[in-house]
Amino acid sequence: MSGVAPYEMRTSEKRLVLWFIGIGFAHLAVGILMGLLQGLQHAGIDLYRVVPLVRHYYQGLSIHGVFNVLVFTTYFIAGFLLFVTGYGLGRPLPGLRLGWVTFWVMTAGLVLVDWALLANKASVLFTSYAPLQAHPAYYVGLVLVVVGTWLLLVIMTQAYLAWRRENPGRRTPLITFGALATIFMWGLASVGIAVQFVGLLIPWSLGLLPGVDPLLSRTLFWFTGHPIVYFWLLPAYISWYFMLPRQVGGRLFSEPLARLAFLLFIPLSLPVGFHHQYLDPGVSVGYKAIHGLLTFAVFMPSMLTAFTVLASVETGGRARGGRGWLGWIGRLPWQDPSVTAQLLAMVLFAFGGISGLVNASFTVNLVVHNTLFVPGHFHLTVGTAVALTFMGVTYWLVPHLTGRRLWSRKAALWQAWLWFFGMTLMSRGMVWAGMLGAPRRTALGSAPYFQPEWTDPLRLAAFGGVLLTVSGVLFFVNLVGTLWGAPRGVTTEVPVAEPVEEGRAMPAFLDRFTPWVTVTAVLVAAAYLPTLYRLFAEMRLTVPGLRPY
Ligand code: HAS
Ligand code: CU
Repeated sequence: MSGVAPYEMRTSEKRLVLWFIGIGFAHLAVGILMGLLQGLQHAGIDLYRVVPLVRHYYQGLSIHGVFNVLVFTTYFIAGFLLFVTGYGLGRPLPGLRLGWVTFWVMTAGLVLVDWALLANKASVLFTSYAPLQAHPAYYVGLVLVVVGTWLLLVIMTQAYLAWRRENPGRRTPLITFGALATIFMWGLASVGIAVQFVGLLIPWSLGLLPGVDPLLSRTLFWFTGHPIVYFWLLPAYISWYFMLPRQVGGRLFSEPLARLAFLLFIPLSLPVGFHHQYLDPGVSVGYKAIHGLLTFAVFMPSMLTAFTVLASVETGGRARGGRGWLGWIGRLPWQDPSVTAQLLAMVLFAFGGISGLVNASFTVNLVVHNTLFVPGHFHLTVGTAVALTFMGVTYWLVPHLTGRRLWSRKAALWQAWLWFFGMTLMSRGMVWAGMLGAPRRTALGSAPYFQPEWTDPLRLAAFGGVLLTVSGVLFFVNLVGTLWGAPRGVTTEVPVAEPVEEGRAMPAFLDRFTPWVTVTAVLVAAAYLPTLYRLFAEMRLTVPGLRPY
C-alpha cells in the first residue's frame, strides 16, 4: 500500500515552506520584467534607459537567467520537496532547525548574488561563462545556495531513514519517493559546479590564479548544467504523476512505470553534458557521440511520462463520464486553474521535448547552436513545463499552507491560458528567428548586422512576451491577494493520487536507491573521467578575466 494518510504539518514547517516559495516567486517577478525588456529590445524598443534598475541588455539578461532558472526554481523546489517529503512520510521532519539553517545559508548567498547582479558586477549570464568575470561575491553567493541544497539533501535523507526504521518493509510513499530521487540525482550532479566555482572561479576572481581555462570551466559547468534541468523538471513530474491524477478525479495508471521513470533519471541525467559542447574544440568526437547517444536514452523516461501521465489523466476524464477516443479531454475539470495550468504545461512540453531532440542531434545542432532556437526550446521546458506547473501547484499549495481561499479563481484561469498562448507565440518566434540564423545572448535590436528577415519573428516573440508579462502580473496579484487579502479558515486538501492497482507486486529494485546511485557512478566515470583527466592534465590558467559591460 503506497497511499498517504492525511497529515497536518506543524505551523513552523508550513512557515518554512512558505518562505522558500515566497522568495522564489519574488525573484521570478523581477526576472519576468527583465524578460519583457529583452523581448522589446529585440523588436527595436529599447527601454533600458527608462528602467532605472538595469543599465543594459546584458545585465538584464543575466538577472533574467539567474533569477528565473537558478533562484526561483531552487527556492520553489526547496519548499516543495520539504513539503512532499514531510507530508508523504506522514511524520514531522526531524531536521526542522536544520531546515531554517538551510534557509538562512541559502538566503545569505542570495543577498550576495542579488547585490552583484543589481550593481552590474555579475553580468556573466546564468552559465557563468569564463572568461567573462564576475565579482567574487557572486560566485561565493551561488556556492552558498548550492550548499543549501546539500543541507536539504541531509534533511530529506534523515527523514527518510527515520521513516524506514519506523516502517520496515513498507514501500516508500510515492510523493516522497519522487522527492528523494530528485535530490539524490542533484547531489551527484552538483559536484561539477562545486569544483568549478571553488577550484577555479572564486580563486580566479580573487586574483589568486593568474587566469582561467575556459574549456575546463565550461566542461565542469555542463557536468551540472544538463542534469540541473531535471532538478527543475522532476518536481513538476511529482505533481503530474502523483498529484494531478487525483485533481482530475482519476488514478495513477502504473506505479511501477512511474517509479522506473524517476529512477532512470538518476543514472541518465548526468553523462550527457557534452550535448551542450558539440561545437567546443578540445572534447573528442567519440565522447561527444557517446553523450549524444545517452541523450537519446534520457529522452526515454520522459516518453514513459508522456504515456503514463496521459493515461492517468484519461482515467479521470473517463471517471467523469468522458466517452470515445478524445471525449474524456473535455470532461476534465478545466475550471480548476491548478489543473488547467498543469495540462497546458504538458501540451507545450511535448514541443519542448521535440525541440530538445533537434538540439541533441549531433549534426543538426550545428544549425541551431547559439541561435535563438535554443531559448525557444527552453522557454517551453523550464519556462512552461516547469514554471507553469509550479504556478498550478501554488494555486492549491498556498491556500493549503495559509488556510486562506485562493484570492481569484478566474484570474488564475486567465493567467494559465495567457501563459500558454504567450509562450506559444514567443517560442514560435524564437525558434523561427533561430532557424534564420539570429544569434542568442545578443542585443539584436541594436546589432549592426541585423537581418531584415528577423523582423517578423522577433515581433511575434515580443508580442508573446507582452502576453506573458500580463499573465505574470495576474499571477503575482493573485498570490499577494491570497497571502494577505483572501478569507481565512478554508481547508484545502493536498491532492495525492492512488495507483489504479493498489499494492500490486513490484520488484524490490523499484523501491531502492543504492543500486541506481552505484550504476550512476560507474556510468559517469566512463563518460567523463578520460576527458576530465586530460583537461586537468593540460590545464592552462592563462586567460585573463573580461568585464566588457
Ligand atoms: Fe534542453 C539546451 C536537449 C529537456 C532546458 N535545455 C537547453 C537549455 C536549457 C534547457 C535551459 O541536446 C539551454 C542551456 C544554455 O543556456 O545553453 N533538452 C534536451 C533533450 C531534452 C531536454 C533531449 N531541456 C530539457 C528540459 C529542460 C531543458 C526538461 C528544463 C526543464 N537541451 C538539449 C540540448 C541542448 C539543450 C542538446 C543544447 C543546445 C545547444 O546547442 O546549446 C529531453 O529531456 C526532452 C524530453 C521530453 C519529452 C516530452 C514528453 C512530454 C510530456 C507531456 C505529455 C503530455 C501531453 C499533453 C502530450 C520526451 C511528458 C496532455 C494534455 C492534455 C490536454 C490531455
Ligand atoms: Cu542539456
